[in-house]
Amino acid sequence: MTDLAAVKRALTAQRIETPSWAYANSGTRFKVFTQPGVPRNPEEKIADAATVHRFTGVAPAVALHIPWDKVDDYRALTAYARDLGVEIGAINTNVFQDDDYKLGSVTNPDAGIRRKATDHLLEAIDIMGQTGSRDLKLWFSDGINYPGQDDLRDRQDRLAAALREAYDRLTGDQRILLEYKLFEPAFYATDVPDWGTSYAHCLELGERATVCIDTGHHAPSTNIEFIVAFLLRQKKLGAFDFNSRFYADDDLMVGAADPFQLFRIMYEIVRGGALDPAYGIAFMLDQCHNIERKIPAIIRSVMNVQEATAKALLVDREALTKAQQSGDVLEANAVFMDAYNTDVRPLLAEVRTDAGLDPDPVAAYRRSGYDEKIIADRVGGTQAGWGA
Ligand code: LRH
Ligand code: MN
Ligand code: MN
Repeated sequence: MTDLAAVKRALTAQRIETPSWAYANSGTRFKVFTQPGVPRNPEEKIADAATVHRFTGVAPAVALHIPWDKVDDYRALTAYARDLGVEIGAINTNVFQDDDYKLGSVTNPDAGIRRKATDHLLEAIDIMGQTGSRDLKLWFSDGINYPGQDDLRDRQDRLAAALREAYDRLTGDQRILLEYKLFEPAFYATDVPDWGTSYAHCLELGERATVCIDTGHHAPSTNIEFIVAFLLRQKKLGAFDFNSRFYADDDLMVGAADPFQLFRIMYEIVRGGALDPAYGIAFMLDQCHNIERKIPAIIRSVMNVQEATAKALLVDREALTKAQQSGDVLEANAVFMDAYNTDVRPLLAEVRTDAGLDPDPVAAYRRSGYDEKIIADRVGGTQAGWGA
């Protein structure tokens, strides 16, 4: 039997971090469709993130991407965010948008370019000191397009050296989240292509380094929940970049393409006792809203994570264990599917009402007038993020 009060408490305590870049204009490599009312600077992205938090109640942190969110005074930006009711979350590094990085950043054969990339990582750690951020999120676009282009092993050595330098700079509760991605922009070999590579580097670095799983960064049919279970068992899972994919790194709304996969992932989180923010996993979104309005899409995404979590919490663990241990394949599967097939929307509406929120955050946002206001106020908005 499931303890409904405990389920509600867990849902109330859940935290989801939103990405500053999802509020900005974005697109594909073919076209960026600009939208009216998009933020013109980091402050306006933070204001949009605070709006998402106002309507959902579970998104109190916003991740920054440097230099997309570069400002002169990060302490002032942090104070501005706090005034709006949100915190600065993970600091994301960007060593993928400079001409110098054509052949790689921290794995580049040129020592001068490696120095420049590593210095950027150190700069991001300095920024974390000013924003009070715990997490440094590293993703390297590094890789090669052609067999023989560079030495695969040397590139691993260069990567390890840069990671070590950054790791040794961490203080207090700061930590490194190392993200992996199978391909793109490199097509033949990526330097951190999978969770195993990330895990091995994190293990070598020490306990402040953990793996970030971006749900869009795998080969089709990869069993992501297995990766979650494995890394939790090793205490090496640090974060998620949630999004959905149909084909490649699509960055669509999480839970849109495959809500069942999201449920299976969240079940492993619940099973591993890792949902509570005190456990230390950062549940982040990493999405781009190219053709839809951004703020309601992010609210929808937060709700999709909540729905998958609620279903995961509703799995009758006792009945499941009993069926598993007696080898009752069909009953075990039925218990699992019963939870997935539960309509949890009324439960989540209740959780929101209990928290003093509107039970329907998207409708409440639409009624609020915020969308009309940003469209009127933010005239002449420039693009932030991709193709800026
Ligand atoms: C790479 C990635 C990584 C970047 C973000 C913008 O595909 O997922 O997390 O920082 O996109
Ligand atoms: Mn990502
Ligand atoms: Mn990605």
